Formats: sequence, C-alpha cells, structure tokens
Amino acid sequence: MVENFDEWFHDILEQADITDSRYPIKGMAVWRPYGFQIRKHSMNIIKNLLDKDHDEVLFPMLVPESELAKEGIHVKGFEDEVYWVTRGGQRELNEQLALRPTSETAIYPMYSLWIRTHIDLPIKMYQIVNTFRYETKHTRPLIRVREITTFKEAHTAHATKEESDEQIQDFIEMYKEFFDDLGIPYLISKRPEWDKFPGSDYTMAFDAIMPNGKTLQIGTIHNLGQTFAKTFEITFEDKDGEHKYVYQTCAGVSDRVIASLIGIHGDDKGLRLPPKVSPNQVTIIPILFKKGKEEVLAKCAEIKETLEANGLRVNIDDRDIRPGKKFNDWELKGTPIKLELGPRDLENNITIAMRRDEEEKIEIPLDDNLSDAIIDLLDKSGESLSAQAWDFLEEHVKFADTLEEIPELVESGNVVKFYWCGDEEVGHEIEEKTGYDVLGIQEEVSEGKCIASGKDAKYVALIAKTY
Ligand code: PR8
Repeated sequence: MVENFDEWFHDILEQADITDSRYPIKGMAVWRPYGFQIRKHSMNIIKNLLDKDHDEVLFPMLVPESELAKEGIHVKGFEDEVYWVTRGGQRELNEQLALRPTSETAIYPMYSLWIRTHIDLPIKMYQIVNTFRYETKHTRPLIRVREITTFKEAHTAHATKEESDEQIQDFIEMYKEFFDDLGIPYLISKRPEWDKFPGSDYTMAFDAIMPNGKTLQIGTIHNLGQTFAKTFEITFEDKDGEHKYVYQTCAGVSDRVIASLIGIHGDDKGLRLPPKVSPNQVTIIPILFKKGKEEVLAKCAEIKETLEANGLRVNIDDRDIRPGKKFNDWELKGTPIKLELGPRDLENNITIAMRRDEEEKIEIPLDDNLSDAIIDLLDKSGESLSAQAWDFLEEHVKFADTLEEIPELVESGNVVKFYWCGDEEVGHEIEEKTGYDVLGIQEEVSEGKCIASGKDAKYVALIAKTY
C-alpha cells in the first residue's frame, strides 16, 4: 500500500463506495451513500466546534466580477482558477459572474454594510458550501478537486490586530480538536511568504503526512490584516469616536480532511474508520444455520436495539452470503467493531467482538454490561488508530544538517526539518536545489546555522514532497 498509495487510494474510493469519479467532468465526483455518511459525521464535528462562537450563514455562489476584481493581490492569486458564468439562457450577461473559488469577495462587501460601530465587533461567521477552482495541477478525488463540496470557511472581523492574532490561535486550537477527534496527526507551520493565501498578512497551515511520505495541506488559517477591510471599506466607529478599519481573519478545511482520514488510517484490507465518523460503529454478523436461525436473528435485533438505545450506530448484515465474505466486506469498509453471533454463542450467552484496528477476538457476555463493554472497545479502537497514526508521523519527521541529506530523506518517505535563516531568496534556492517545497516555519530558534546560506538560523523549517 505504501509503495502504491495513489493507486490504493483511487481503488478504495470505488470499492468502499466513497465517491464515484466517473462523473463526466474532470475534477468533480459524486459522493456515494457510504462516503456521504462519513462526510456528514465529520462535518458535524467541525460544525459543532464552529457553532460554539460563530454564526452560520449562507452566501450566494455567484460573485460579480467587479467585486472579485477589487482586491488586486487576491484576484491575481485566483485568476487562473475561476469558472465564469457569462450567459443567462441565450443572453450575454452585462457583467460576468464568478463561481466562488472562496468567499472573501462575496462576504466582505456585506460586512461593510453590517459593521458600524465597535459594538458590532467581533463578527464571526462561517458557512459550509461548495466552491469551484479550475485547478491546473493534476486533479485527484478529494485531494485536488475542481468542485470542493464541503468547504467549511470561517470569516472573522475584529477591532484590533491583537484580537485578530488571538483569533488565529483560537482557530489553531479548534482545528487541533477537530483533527484529534478524527485521529489525524498534523504538522503546524507558518507558510513562507511566497506560499501564503493571496491577500493575507500570514498563513498558518496544518499538513498531514500521507503513507507515501507526501504531505497534504488539510487546513489553513489566514490573518488578512486590514487589506480586505481597505478594499471593501469595512470600517467601524471606535470607542474614541474615530473611524477605523477592521482586522480580519479567515480559515478553511475541505474534502481533503476525508482524504487524509482514509489515507492515514487505511491498510491493505481497506478502510479503518475512527468510531466518531464511521457510518456504522458496530456491524453485527449473524452466523446462520438452518437450525436456530430465527433465534439468532432475534438476538441480533435485540443487541442492535440495546446498543442503539445507548447512542451507537449499528447495522446487521443479514445478507444471504457466506459469513467470510461479510467479514471481508466490513473490513474493507472499516467498521470499527464487528460482532459475530452464532447458535453456539447464543447458547453460551456471548458474542465475539473483533476490532478493526487489531486481529484479536474478544468474548463479550450478553448481559447488562454489553453496551458499556462495546463503548469501551470503541474508545480503545479510536485511541489506538490515533496513536498508530501519531507514531507514523513522528517516525517520519527527520532532521537534516546539510542540503545534500534532504533528497534521500524525502525519497524514503520523510518530511525534513532544517535550520533556515529566513531569507526569501535562500528559501527559493533550497526549493530549487532539492526540488521539494518548503512547507513553512515550525519554530523560531536562536542557535544553529542556515542549511543553505550558513548564516545564523532564525527558524526550524520543514521541507517535503507535497500533494
Ligand atoms: C481559503 N478562504 O480559501 P485556502 N481541492 C481540495 N481541497 C482544497 C483545494 C482543492 N482544489 N484547494 C484548497 N483546498 C480561505 C480560508 C476561506 C477559507 C483546501 O483558504 O485556499 C486546503 O486544505 O487555503 C486548504 O487548506 C483549504 O481548502 C482552504 O483553502
């Protein structure tokens, strides 16, 4: 799987009913029922986190060209990626309309109407929408799509720069909680100047390491400073009576979260889903013989009911096929716990539980403690997926003392840390010489020499092969 990760990933999406890429537009796919459930459960986690202190809103999908074009740097960053609507029926539109590649230029003209005084601040809103980007790099399902189907974008405005910097920290904490819930390990870094969001002061990014060692940017948080406020005239009357521009931030995660979930936890047998997002947390597999069939099925239904009453998502696979095939199917689909129940188990009043994250079979008595026992297994299974994934990440971050060491480390599946003086030209030189991307700055340091310029290092930075 590690060697052929891209192929594995492509196949599993089809085999496990996640998405179907045969839709006749490049870069756009259909969410199939099983994938849709995973998408829904993960979306609910981030939604609950955002709902704590953000208001959910919904803006139109079309943005007038005049608004999109207002912020020069921003539009330049997206100009090659915008889909345009130019006609309504047979008529040419007076002004062409962009399918939002992201929603700054849709939302901020409205912020300028809504924000009047300091009492209106901070404003924190989010929406979960689809956005469109005519990506020219190789498209891949969930990873680089032309229609992002679950763009969770948050947009805030504040009275002071300090508050906007605090908001960046709040977003970092929120995304940590989100990715921790999914057991997805991450590296956090400050993107270099040449890779920050178009129009932002600075960008903080979450990167996951996929099994082949390539990193995937799974979330970004941008401090927009006052750039958009000046472009869209977003001002407020402060306590001192002065009119000032707001400070803004935005943050977003996309379908890539599902890609990392699938890629990072999966194995040769298929998906391994964390219980929090698995469509079924428990799959009951009855072992049926002619004799005692009704009793076994009745008991399975009773177990399902008991577990559901305790808030679990449970299904019974009563298809008329060999149990072995059922086991394989649910292994492929990554259900966290399979419960096997046959006539002999019924006699002994037990069921056999199997966790997807390990091979062991566990006997569980069918008594009043059943739900607690299953919930305990689910918790352990989620924790172990997360622990395995974090171990993988930690084993795949290496430190290089020289530029020459980098290629070998990266080609053997690692992300590499190095000392950097922070000069932009030196950063470009490092990228050119190695052929990889500088992800960003992980921490500031007051020791060490830059790997390329030999000057005093200012930072520990990360470099990797990226998606
Ligand atoms: C913003 N504005 O837009 P960002 N396919 C899948 N995922 C993608 C793709 C793609 N083609 N492009 C980006 N992403 C800001 C913040 C509102 C919200 C994912 O930021 O352009 C990446 O994980 O950095 C990226 O981190 C995230 O969307 C946000 O996109």
